[in-house]
Parts: sequence; structure tokens; C-alpha cells
Amino acid sequence: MNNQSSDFRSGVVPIVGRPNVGKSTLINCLVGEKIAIVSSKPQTTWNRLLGIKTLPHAQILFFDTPGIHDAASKFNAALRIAARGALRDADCVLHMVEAGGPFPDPDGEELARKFLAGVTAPIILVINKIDRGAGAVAEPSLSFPYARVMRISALIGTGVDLLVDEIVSLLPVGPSYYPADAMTDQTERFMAGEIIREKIFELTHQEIPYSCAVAVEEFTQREEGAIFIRASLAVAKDSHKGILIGARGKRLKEIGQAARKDIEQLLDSRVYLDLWVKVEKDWQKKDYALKEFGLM
Ligand SMILES: Nc1nc2c(ncn2[C@@H]2O[C@H](COP(=O)(O)OP(=O)(O)OP(=O)(O)O)[C@@H](O)[C@H]2O)c(=O)[nH]1
Ligand SMILES: [Mg+2]
Repeated sequence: MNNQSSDFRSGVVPIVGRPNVGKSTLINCLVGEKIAIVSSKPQTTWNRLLGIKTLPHAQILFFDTPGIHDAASKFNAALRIAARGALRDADCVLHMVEAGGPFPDPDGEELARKFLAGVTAPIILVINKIDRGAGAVAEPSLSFPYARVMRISALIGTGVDLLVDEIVSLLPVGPSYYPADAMTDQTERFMAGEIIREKIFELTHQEIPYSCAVAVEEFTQREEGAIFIRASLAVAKDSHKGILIGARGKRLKEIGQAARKDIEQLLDSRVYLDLWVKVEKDWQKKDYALKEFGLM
């Protein structure tokens, strides 16, 4: 822990909102590195992820969270619990919504009511994706006591510095908790599994990305400097196994190649990636499986 001047500020800032609004894109933009996977499909993020931003005068501990969806399944409940858990100890909360949709968004209002009720920390309404030229974004008339309303593009970075300034102004005086160059507390092993999941989200469709959980079972430094990673991809249905593997193994090979490239970049090392597909029937409904895949 550093000894900062008496006006150094720090705090915990979760980013919550509906699926696909751009929470993970924002945390990557804030940290300046890709620490969270992103896809055009909803419910890409399954865990709470720390992203650290250190400034000369502040350190902000952002938490990316799974998008909040009201579905009653055990799987969705696990995602909601992860998101709700991030609100504990918050010093400021970012509630992200998308520009361009009808606003105020009734779902968003419901989310605000259910999720943010009881939060005593200041809440900033962050309207993302303003680059889409959504001129029709109405002034939010949510009956929610937002501390600020900010408009950004997490993709391009518009408005993000201003958002950071506003966040810092709402944080308490406090120390830095991590070294100035730290970006996350995720292990390389976990991040490798996430990259595999991102490629599954990119390269498969319909229910397959949601059927597939990744467990990194081996992560070892081998001689000649290469890292060997063995991961199992568990699908929830027999019929999904063939779809994920594809004709003559083509799809699994594409997933493996794309993932290996990104993992090599992350680890700055040569990587051997060995992917195995197995069926873990209805894993999304089973506590032990949700635990095994880090969802509980
Ligand atoms: N045009 C535009 N697209 C964006 C912006 N921010 C995010 N996106 C896109 O929106 C999609 C979803 O982004 P994510 O960051 O994965 O969204 P998320 O809120 O983390 O989604 P979940 O993890 O599923 O809850 C991706 O295709 C992003 O490229 C933005 O500012 N502008
Ligand atoms: Mg996400």
C-alpha cells in the first residue's frame, strides 16, 4: 500500500445493467487492456470481474458484472447473485443503459427498482453507445435518484474521461489497494478459460454458447517456454456436442485457433491448447456443476 497525500481517493465501483449494454466494453476501456470478454450476444459475462484504474490522485476498483435478466433458471439466478454481490461495499454504482432504445426503458426501471433499492452509495446513470447516432435519446425521466447522468461510447471512448472525473469526485478519501500497474486480480488460468468462452460466443449460435462451460484443467509451463493448456468444454445436451465440434471437427478447430492466438497475446508466450468436449447433462440446473464452473 502506498502512502498517498491526504486527498487521494479510492473506492469500489460496480457496473450493473441489462445484458449486452456494454459493461465489459467499458471496463476494458477504463483499464486500457482487455480484461473482460465481449460479444454481440447477451449474457457473455458470467462472473464478477475486477478492473483496476489507478490515477495520480485516485484508485478505482471497477467490477464488471453479469447482465441482469429476470429468467427464473438456476443459471440466471447465479448470474444475478454475482451482480448483486458486487453492490455490497460499493462507493459508487454505474447503472448502464443503452442509447437508442426507447427511454425510459421499463425493464431498466424495474432493474433500478429491484437491484438498486437499498444502495446508499451514489448511482450514476451511464447511457452507453451514443456513437450509434441515437439522436432520439430522451432526457431520462426515471423516478430514480441518480447522482449524475452521463453519456458515453465505451467502444470509442467518448465521454469516458469525464465519467472517470465524476466518479472520482464521488469517492471517499482512501488509500490505494493495489500496485499502480495492476489491472485485475484474475489469474491467467481463468482469463485463458474466458478467452475460450469468448470464441465459443463468437463462433456458435442459438443456445450453444449458453450450453457450454469451460474448465481449464491443466495450465503448465513446458520446456522450450511454451505453456500447455488443457480445457474441457462441458455442454448441457448430447445434441450440442456434435454442433460444437462441427463437421470433421472444423468448428472446434476454429475455436481453438482463435483462442490460442489471443491467449498467446495475453501470456506473451507460445501456447499449446488442447480442447475436449464432454456432455455434462443439464449442468446449468445443478449446484455442483455451477460451483465447478465458478458460477456459485
Ligand atoms: N456501437 C457501440 N457498440 C458497443 C458499445 N459498447 C459496447 N458495444 C457493443 O455491444 C455488444 C455488447 O458489449 P458487451 O461489453 O459484451 O456488453 P455487456 O453489457 O458486458 O454484456 P453482458 O456481459 O452480456 O451482460 C458488443 O458487440 C460491443 O461491441 C458502444 O459504445 N457503441
Ligand atoms: Mg459483459
